[in-house]
Order: sequence, then structure tokens, then C-alpha cells
Amino acid sequence: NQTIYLKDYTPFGWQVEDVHLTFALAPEATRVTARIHFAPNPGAPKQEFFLHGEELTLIRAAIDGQDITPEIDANGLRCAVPDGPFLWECEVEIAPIRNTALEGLYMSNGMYCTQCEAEGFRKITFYPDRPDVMSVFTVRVEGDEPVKLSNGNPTSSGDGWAEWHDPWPKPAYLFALVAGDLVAHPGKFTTKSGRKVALNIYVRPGDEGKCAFGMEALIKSMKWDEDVYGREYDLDIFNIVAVDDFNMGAMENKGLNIFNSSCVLASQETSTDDNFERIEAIIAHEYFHNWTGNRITCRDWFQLCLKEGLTVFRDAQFTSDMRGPEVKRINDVSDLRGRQFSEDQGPLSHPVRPESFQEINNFYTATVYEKGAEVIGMLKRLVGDEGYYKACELYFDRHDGDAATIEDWLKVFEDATGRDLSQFKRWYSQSGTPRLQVTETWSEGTFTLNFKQHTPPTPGQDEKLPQVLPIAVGLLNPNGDEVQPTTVLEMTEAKQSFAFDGLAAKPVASVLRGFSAPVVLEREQSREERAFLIAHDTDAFTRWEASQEMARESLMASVTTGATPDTDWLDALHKVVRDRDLDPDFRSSMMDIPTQSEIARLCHERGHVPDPDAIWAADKALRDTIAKRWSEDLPALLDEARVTAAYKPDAEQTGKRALGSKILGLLNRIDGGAAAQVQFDAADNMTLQLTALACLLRAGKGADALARFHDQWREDQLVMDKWFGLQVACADPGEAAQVTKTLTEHPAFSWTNPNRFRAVFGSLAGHHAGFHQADGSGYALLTDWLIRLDEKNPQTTARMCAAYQTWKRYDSGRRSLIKTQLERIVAKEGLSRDTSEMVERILS
Ligand code: HT7
Ligand code: ZN
Repeated sequence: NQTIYLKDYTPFGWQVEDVHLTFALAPEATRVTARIHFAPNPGAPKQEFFLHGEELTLIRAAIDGQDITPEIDANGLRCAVPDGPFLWECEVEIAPIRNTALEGLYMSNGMYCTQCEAEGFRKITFYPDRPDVMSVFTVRVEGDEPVKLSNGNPTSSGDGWAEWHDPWPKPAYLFALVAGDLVAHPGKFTTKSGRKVALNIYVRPGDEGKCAFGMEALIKSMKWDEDVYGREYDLDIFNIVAVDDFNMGAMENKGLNIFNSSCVLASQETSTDDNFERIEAIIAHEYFHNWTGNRITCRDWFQLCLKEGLTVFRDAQFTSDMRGPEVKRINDVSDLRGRQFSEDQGPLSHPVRPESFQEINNFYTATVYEKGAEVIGMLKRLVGDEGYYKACELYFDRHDGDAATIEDWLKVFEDATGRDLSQFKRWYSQSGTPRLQVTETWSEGTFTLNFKQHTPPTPGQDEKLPQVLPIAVGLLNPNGDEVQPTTVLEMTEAKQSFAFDGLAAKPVASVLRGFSAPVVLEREQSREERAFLIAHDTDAFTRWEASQEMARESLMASVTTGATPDTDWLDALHKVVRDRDLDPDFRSSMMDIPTQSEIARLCHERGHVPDPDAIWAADKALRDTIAKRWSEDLPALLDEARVTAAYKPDAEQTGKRALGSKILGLLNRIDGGAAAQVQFDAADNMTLQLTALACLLRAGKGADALARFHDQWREDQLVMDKWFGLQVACADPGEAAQVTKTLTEHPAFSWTNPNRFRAVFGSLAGHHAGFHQADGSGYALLTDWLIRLDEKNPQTTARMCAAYQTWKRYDSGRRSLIKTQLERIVAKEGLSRDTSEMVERILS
């Protein structure tokens, strides 16, 4: 496998003036005819003419009307070309029905669709398939399908054909085509300058009733981007299509977003509150790419965070504005710690802007996306809101139509704010999670916070330099009043102190408010101070974090010494949970218990070998203790969380149901499933139904409910994914692998459908104690299926291999079992480039 390096970037030798494509659709033999005008690129060094192309059958190629016979290998095509501009004509044949990798043009349930990011366009025709080659596309689609869509605006259509023209130059990865028997859920939007835009969500007949929420989310996103970033939509039509077989969540193709149906279809009966929130965020994310990704794209794939980090940051701002910033931030930090910190502390650690790769699909990671968004959040904190929006404005003005770099992005901030960002730039090149130690001193009215930062070595990076850390801090008086409202300290050295003087009494510091930098904070703090912050902190994140700290310490003590749960923490938390003046959603977040894999990571960070069974037992003991200790309150709290109004997936109702679910989970431990059964029988929405089903399964009383759920939802594939996943997630550790295996024998288990595969095996990998059973049954089962899937779908296989990224944390028995499985994968003949790069990195 060839490694590609950032330092080797060279521009393509030609510009593509325009592209005309004709698709004559047929499942086994689609003909793609391309007419492309090339002209020499004056800014590029001289080079041979090479077009990417994979799995294409060449029918004819011609230059300026003269047939040619190019040299073709597995990666593309070479031929001699004239010195000046020329017309390239090429006809190829492809077989979408046999495309199981779901990259390029493929078929999903009888419908044609495309996925071209990152390098799928080369499976459609020969082309310079790289993001810095941008062009204007005109597309003709021929076929019997009633709906035929492509990018841009529709220009004309007739019996069996439709033509589209996209006036905005774009890279090939944003190309899209859809054709099938689809129905549209229409909508409309008028932009701030008066452009009337037709909106459609296209779905399979039968799914029309699940589009209204997505349409509302789209309209809100369009308005929000105008209001907050001044960004207006730029075509006459914006289409979204729901597809059942899709490798990821959704794709921002220009004017024609394609969505995994799980990320757009929603109804009260079939979707949970979490599904609704995620759908709203993904619709916003893909829409926001229209400016951050499409109008301004990436020069090369090393710059992926330029569009993804920024767009994740923007979608998080949107969700905060729609649903409230506090719980959104808490959820994002939990997610970052769960996925990105694990990535950064293991063999897959890489910088936000990687410097080399073999298969770019393997770099659509939590580091590029979520840490990339954190870096932008820090930038905003450092330059302030005004500086941030001024810099963004300059970015859009200066780079509209460009394929840009991180250097371009940072330069607009330097130019707009006058700041030197050379040290800040290390956030893009240095991998690993910084550790930030804090101690405090108090003397004669002066309170000093002393910080030290250091980043442990990561693969390929032994030495780390200090980073710029914005540390948001507040100080509270012993009576709970705030004496120092939030202020951002700017740390640039390895060691630095910040003093606050003129204080009447020693304050309690609330440090890293809003999780102002993506670091591991190391702070020795008394349980009394933590309990004080749980009661009084004015910052929702640090208030939550104080409880998390106590929870982590309590669990760690149980795991390492067999201690019983910390009742001081439980009592401090109990007060917050009972405080009816607080938002139910926040109270529910305060009840978060660190996940078992987070405790495993903590064990590893502190030099212990994590024991999955002990962690499982500690988690169980903690939950049982809480349930008993709060038992008197639970029925009343559950009652209070009940929503009597008609169902709405808004923040208010969602918060109440979230609190109710947590309370039901506790009650379930003492009432043997009685309350859950009542909730299951009465549920009129999926949130209540699924929570109740999970409780019944955990109480060992789920057989009847599970069968009823199956009978009710057997025709709805997205709900059936939940049915599959939940059984694995709720299994006892010793049974998780067997439950998974049994489910693979179920007639509705379709392993080639990524959603179904992920529902089953993602749940197994996410079941910490179940996956890491000492007999290796979880590892062996997952590996059997990964080896099988790789032949069909390398991208999804490679992503799922990440389940093994933490393997070096565990005891020698588990390590050796996992190593054997990883070696089995590598030994597979014909293993894909995606999977072999992943497994080799994990093994290294
Ligand atoms: N930009 C997209 C990333 C992507 C993708 C999406 C679906 C299937 C395969 C894909 N490869 C890369 C989605 C996004 O981040 O918005
Ligand atoms: Zn994105």
C-alpha cells in the first residue's frame, strides 16, 4: 500500500473548464459518457496526464475527436495530450448493482445513488479525482426511473431523461446522482435577498409521513446560517434523498444531500428523542457544508478538518441555539472523551491535520471532526465573538471558490484580529491529549492558580511543545456567591501561574468552565469542594464535571480496592436531582454515570490494568446503591417527569423524558420491572417504548415485550435496527456474544446493510464487559464477521476495526486473544487497503 504525504502536495497540471456527463442507467451495465474541456494549469509543474479510474470498463476514449488507446492500470489512466487546451471524450461501463462497497454509483433497494467523498468519483468515470480540481458540471440522466436527480438546478427533462446544471464550480467528491421510484415531501424557503428555493425530501413510497421534522430542521438551518454567519443559499432548489444502504450518516453533495435514512426519517412512533436531536443536527451539518466545504473546499484531504471541524463547530452552535447550550456542551464533552480521547491515547492517535495516510476513508475520525471543532471553539474563545465573526467574514470573502488550507484559515484570523497564531497552529500538527495539572495557593487575599501542561508521546511524535490553552475560570465565595465571573486565562508556557488578588476569603475555583480546552484536567480536590461545586457552581459544565469527578473517584475506588460507593457524592447529587428549579434535562445529565469504557481508560491513565468484570460489577453496585438510597423519591420523580401534552421532540419535553428514563432505570432495580411494564404498555412514542423495553430486558422480564415489539415493527427497518441493537446492549456480559451470534441467524439480519451490521456488532463492541469476556468469544465473533464483510464493504469494515484500538490496555490474556484476531484479519488474502491500514496501525 502506498503512503501519501502532505508535504508532497503538487497541483494538478490541468484546469477542468467544464464537465458534461451522460448516464444511461442500467443495473448491470450503466454507460457513462464524459465530455471534458481541459486546459494547462499555468500554476502547476509539468507532469504526465493521469486520470484516476477504478473498476471501469473503457469503451472509448478520444482527444479532440481522435480515438486514442490510453495506458490503464488498477488506479487510472495515462496518455499523451496536446500542449494546449483539448476536449476529452470518454465512455465507460460500470455495474452499480454489483457495487457493494457503496462508493461511486451503486444501488440501494432498487434505487440508484452515489457516494463520491472521498474518492468515489473515480469509480464513475476517469477524472482528476482530487478536491483542488473544481469545475462546472452539466449532467444528463437517462432511465425509466420516475425521479432522476443531480446537482444544481434542473434545466430540462423529457420522457426517460432529465438534465441538470450546477453553476458552482465543485470538486468531483461533491458530485451526486439519484434515480428511483421516489416521492417528494416538498417545502420552500425564501432567502434574505429574496431567492425562492424549492426544497424536497425524497423518500421511498411509504416513508412520506416521516419527513416533516427533517424539513423543519432544514428550514431552521437555512435561516440560522443567514442570521448567524450571513450565509445565503445559492441555487433554486435544495434536495435531500433518504437511502437505506449508506456507509456513514449523510453527504453534503452540492444541492443534493444524500442521507442515510436513519439520519433523516423521523416520527414520534418510530424515533427516539435522541434520534430527533441527531437528525436535526445532521441536517444542519450537511446544509452548513454548503459554505464550509462546498463554496470553500479543501485543497487536499489532509485539510479535511478545515471543512469538517468547522462544520461540526457550526452545527454545535446551531443545536445550542435551538435546544440550550448547557446540556449540549455536556453531551459533546462526553462524546469527545468517549471517542476522541480513546483514539488519541492509543495506536490510532493522529493530528487534527494528519501528515500522511494510505486510505483517506480511515481519517474521518473523531480527531478530525470533534477535536477539529474543539480547536475552532478555542480560537473563538481566544479572539472573542467579534474577532471570530470578523475573521469568518474575511474567510468567506477571500476564499469563496477556493480549495483552501489550514494556513489560509489561520491567516484570516491573524489578519482580522492582529494576533500571531503560530503557536496556536500546533493544535493542528501535534497529536495527543494534553494533561493540565492545576494546584492553588492562598496568601493574604491573593489566590493563585498554578498550571503545568504536558502531552504524553503518541505514535511518531515523542516530543511535544506547549500548546496555547484558553482556561476559563470562575471563583466562588465560601457562601456560594460568585466573586470572579468567568474569565479566560491564556496559558502558553509549560508552567504558568495566574493570581487573583483583593479577595476577602479563600475562594473555591471552578476551573475549565465550559470545557474551554480539550485537555485532561488533573486536579487534587477535596470531596467537600467537589460537593460544594455540585451545589453552587454557576457554570453548568463544571457543575456537572464536579459530579463526574466524584463518580469517577467512587468507581475507581470500587474497582481498585472494592470500596463501596461514595455516599457523600450521592447525597450531593440527590439534592440537585430533586431541585425542581433546575431544568429536567440538566438534572438528567447530572445523573450521568461515567461509562465502563471511560473507567477502563482512567484505569489505564493511572497505571492500572482495567478489569472489565470488576468495572461491570462496580457499575452495577453503584446503580443498585443509588436506587436503594433514593428509593423513596423515585416514584414521585418519575411522575414529575411524565409529559401530559401532545408529543413534541423539543428541548422541554425531551429533557423531561430524559430525566424520566434515568429514574425508571433506577426504579427498575428495585421493582423488578413493574414500572417499566406499565410504561411499555402505555407508550405512544418510541422514546418511552424503547426505554421501557431496555428496562424489561435488564430485569430479565423482556421476552414478551420483545416479541410484541418485533411484531409491531417487523416492517420498519430502522426500528428493527433498534430491536437488534438493544438485545445485545442489554445482555449480561457472559451472554453478549451468544446473543449476538443468535441474532446473526435471525432471518432479518442483513449483514450487507451497514445500519444492521452496526446495530448488531456496534452494540457488541460497545458492551464493554460483554465484548471483553476473558474467553475471547466477543473478539472471535466480531473478527469472523469483519473478515467476511471486508470483501463486500471495506469502508465499514475498517471503521469497525476501531473496536480493537484500546487492546493494549488490557491484561496479557486479553491482549494475546485480540492480537491473534488482528493477525487473522491481516492474514486474509485480498484484504482491502482500508482494513489493512487500520489493523496494521492498531497492531503497531
Ligand atoms: N462529508 C461527509 C463525509 C463522508 C461520507 C459520508 C457518507 C458516506 C461516505 C463518506 N465518506 C466521507 C459527511 C459529513 O461529514 O458531512
Ligand atoms: Zn461534515
